[in-house]
Amino acid sequence: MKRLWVGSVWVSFCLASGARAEPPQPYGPLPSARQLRWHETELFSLIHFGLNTYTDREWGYGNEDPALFNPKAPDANQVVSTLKKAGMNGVILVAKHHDGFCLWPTKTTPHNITKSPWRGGQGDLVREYADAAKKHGLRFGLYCSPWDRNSAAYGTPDYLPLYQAQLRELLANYGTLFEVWFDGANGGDGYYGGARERRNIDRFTYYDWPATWGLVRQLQPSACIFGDVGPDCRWVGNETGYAAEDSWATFTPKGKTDVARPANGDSLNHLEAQAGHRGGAAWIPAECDFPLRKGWFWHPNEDATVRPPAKLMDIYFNSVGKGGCMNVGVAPDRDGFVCEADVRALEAFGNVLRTLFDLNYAAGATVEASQVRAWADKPGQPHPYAPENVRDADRYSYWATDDGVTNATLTLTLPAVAEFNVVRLRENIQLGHRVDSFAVDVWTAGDWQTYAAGQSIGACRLLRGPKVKTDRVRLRITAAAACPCISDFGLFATPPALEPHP
Ligand code: FUL
Repeated sequence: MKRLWVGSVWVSFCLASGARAEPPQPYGPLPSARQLRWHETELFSLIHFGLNTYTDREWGYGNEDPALFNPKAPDANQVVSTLKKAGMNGVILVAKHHDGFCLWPTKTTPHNITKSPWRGGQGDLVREYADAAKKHGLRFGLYCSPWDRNSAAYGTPDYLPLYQAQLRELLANYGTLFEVWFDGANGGDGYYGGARERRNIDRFTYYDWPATWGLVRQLQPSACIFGDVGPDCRWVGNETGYAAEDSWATFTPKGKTDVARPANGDSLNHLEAQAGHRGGAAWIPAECDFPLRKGWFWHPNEDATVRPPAKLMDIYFNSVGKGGCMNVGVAPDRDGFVCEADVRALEAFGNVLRTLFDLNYAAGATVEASQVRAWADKPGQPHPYAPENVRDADRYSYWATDDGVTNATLTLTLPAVAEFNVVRLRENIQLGHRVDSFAVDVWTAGDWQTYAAGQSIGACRLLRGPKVKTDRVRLRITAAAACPCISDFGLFATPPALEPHP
């Protein structure tokens, strides 16, 4: 038996002298490097701005006149700097929506921005957003609708080469992308070069997804591909921004066709996407998208529908706080600006978010674990699995137990009594989803009381409850498929702006 001083506690372990225990083995499907970066991005925005902005529609038919697109002074910097103030780390621009109008000077179709009077036909809105994202330090992504209600070729074999050429232009010319969005809405009635008819496609085969996704892999290897079924991040299955109470990054997409990995738009089980699957076949975390207003595009009469900061926080707790990403749809108005009501809501949300996570009451705590993974190292070297690792901001430094120890506790003793109501937990997801259930207890009135409990942790689990005052908090891992590897145990208090008013 050896005893080791780990930060503020003594830990006992058995280890033959000179032996060195192995690091924990990863468990189950694991995130790729691009998915790890996506998880770290957490909060971003999807911008819808195009002909629909001027026609007051959500889905243009495809026959709209490009001359309608004539914003007085569109300012991508105003939009992107507003997003930054809202705490966002990325921005995805809809470069082409279902109406087929391309916001960049594409060679693939005349239905594009060069036919609009804006900037004398010399404009490139994709370039302006890419530059603004770079300037303000946000990651950049693009959405190019597979469905094209303008193209005469849509529905015939001639469309796919055209669509892939559009993707190639976008993937090759606008810098590094963090995400490429493939919308699941595909096929139906449209203008189609004047045919004005209904064109249905086989969603499984029509877009040759392996080849189309392959373009992204080839030209933007660090970009995550978003789609109903992934392959890198999945649609959460609703447009309200909510994942399930317990949401798993692991998921087994089920298609209408009997194939192991169905194609975009072919998912049968998008309702299951809210929770994912414990033990699912692949790491495909949930992206929780929703529009800030009623519609994805700006409409003159929807100012009153802007979601207030408290609602945005609620969505944050149910998206980022369930191990997914939050994607807020922002719609510039006819001048190309985020209008006043939206700016107010987004900035207030950003302020609340910053205030909330500014003070971590666990930062100065002593941390004691019921068990710490054995590690015989040279004196003076930090223990790689020390309980204290849960206090730092590093998502990948962690506390671990020995293999086979799947019930364990981690107790924080705070320097003073603190009042908080938000608990943040993270696993080191480089090693997979390991924990199956946990509880958080607070020491009150001379006893431990259960404050919150759940099953999934993953990249981030936020638990919000009533405000509680205590100087001792305990995490109990009650079941795990492999030894727990916990990277974060934080305590925070929501600012007064979020408290219910009498
Ligand atoms: C949906 C589209 O049909 C909407 O118009 C919007 O673009 C949204 C983000 O995705 O599937």
